[in-house]
Amino acid sequence: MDKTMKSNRRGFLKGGAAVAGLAAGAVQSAKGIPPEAELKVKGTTPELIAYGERSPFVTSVRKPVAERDSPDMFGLMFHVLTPLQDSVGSITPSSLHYVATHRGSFIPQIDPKEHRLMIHGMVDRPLIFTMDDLKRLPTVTRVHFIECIGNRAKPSHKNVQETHGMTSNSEWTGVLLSTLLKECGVQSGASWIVGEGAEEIKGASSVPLGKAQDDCLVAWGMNGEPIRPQQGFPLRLIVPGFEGIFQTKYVRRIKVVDRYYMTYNDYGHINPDPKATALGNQIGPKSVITYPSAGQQLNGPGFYEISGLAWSGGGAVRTVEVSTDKGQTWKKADFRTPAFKMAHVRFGLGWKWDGKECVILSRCTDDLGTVQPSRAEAAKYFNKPLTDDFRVPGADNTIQHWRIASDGSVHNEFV
Ligand SMILES: Nc1nc2c(c(=O)[nH]1)N[C@H]1C(S)=C(S)[C@@H](COP(=O)(O)O)O[C@H]1N2
Ligand SMILES: [Mo]
Repeated sequence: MDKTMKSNRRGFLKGGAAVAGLAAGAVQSAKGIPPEAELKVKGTTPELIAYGERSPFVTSVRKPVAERDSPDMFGLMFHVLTPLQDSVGSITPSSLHYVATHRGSFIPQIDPKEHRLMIHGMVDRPLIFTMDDLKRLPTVTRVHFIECIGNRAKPSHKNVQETHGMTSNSEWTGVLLSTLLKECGVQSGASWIVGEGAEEIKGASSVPLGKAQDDCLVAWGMNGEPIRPQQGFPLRLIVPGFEGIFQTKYVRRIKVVDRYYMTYNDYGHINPDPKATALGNQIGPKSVITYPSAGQQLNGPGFYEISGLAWSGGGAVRTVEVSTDKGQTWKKADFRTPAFKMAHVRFGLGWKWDGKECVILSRCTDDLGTVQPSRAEAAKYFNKPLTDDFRVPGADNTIQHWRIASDGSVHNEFV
């Protein structure tokens, strides 16, 4: 913002009492609008008529996890993070959805006409569905998040993309897995299903039959279009609220079985530790402030809306609270989007920053009444000392702190 604009306070927001403090130099006056001649729009080409693109001024991009190159030197691991710091609303644009592809050197290119889904094992009628067969069945459309177990903040992380970018939220369209299982007739004694992907590492995972018959989707649609190749085109499993690895992409086979199958993709979901629920399947209530967040900059004291995302594998998010004093006091935030089950919800809280250093954080409570824990609470639960090295076993849903320095810069405050 240039200085002349800053000193001119006769903007359209003058006297905007609803956001007291906003007019106090924080917002550029209407004089800042460039003359029409400068508003040149890129020519409308046949390509842009056929398929749109975002403004060249919008540059938000995904990036690989900070700790390693992605894909790695063997072309095997592929972990790419969503730029949550730029997110608005609750839906992640498909082109910015995080990507986690395990031990697979490429994204399979699958011709949907050739693709088949086989359901077999402990069923009365093993069936093979084409994409057309699936699309003739009753469909459902639901908003759900996906989160990778690797989504955990570290002291070295510089922004919310690095601390939390391995979760994204989309509108998924498909058929309920329960519908398909009814077609096949599940036999008594069955207790698990194993979903298998079409690429060479298969991305197989075991899911409890109860979950499979509840709210799982076999999805082909994502945010109003076919699922993108990086997300599993043409077909993937959505296992709402479960850890990312269960959401088998390129799904081509579902076997109904009577035990947990150890698969190549598995890394210890069965655990003798009695506290193993924390290692397993369902993501706990989690939230993070995306604005202001580390790497961003506040332009002086005054009004801001603290904004962020909250989600839980245990149902819908019931409440989000925000603290601007390092957790001493909390205020209830408002929801800016509908709070669907196992979906990101956008929260917001109006706040007047006094220009002093402070630490802001959020915590949420889900439908089950479970409250997002601090790292200290998690360490106590697992009987471990709270050091920077303390790693929450399983999914890490602990509270994230951001420190705002008096110069308005925002930092990762690892507590
Ligand atoms: N077929 C297949 N499915 C897969 C994987 C994979 O490598 N292959 N990765 C899993 C992991 S670890 C995660 S976190 C999610 C990521 O989904 P996304 O890439 O659409 O974000 O997909 C899961 N499903
Ligand atoms: Mo993952």
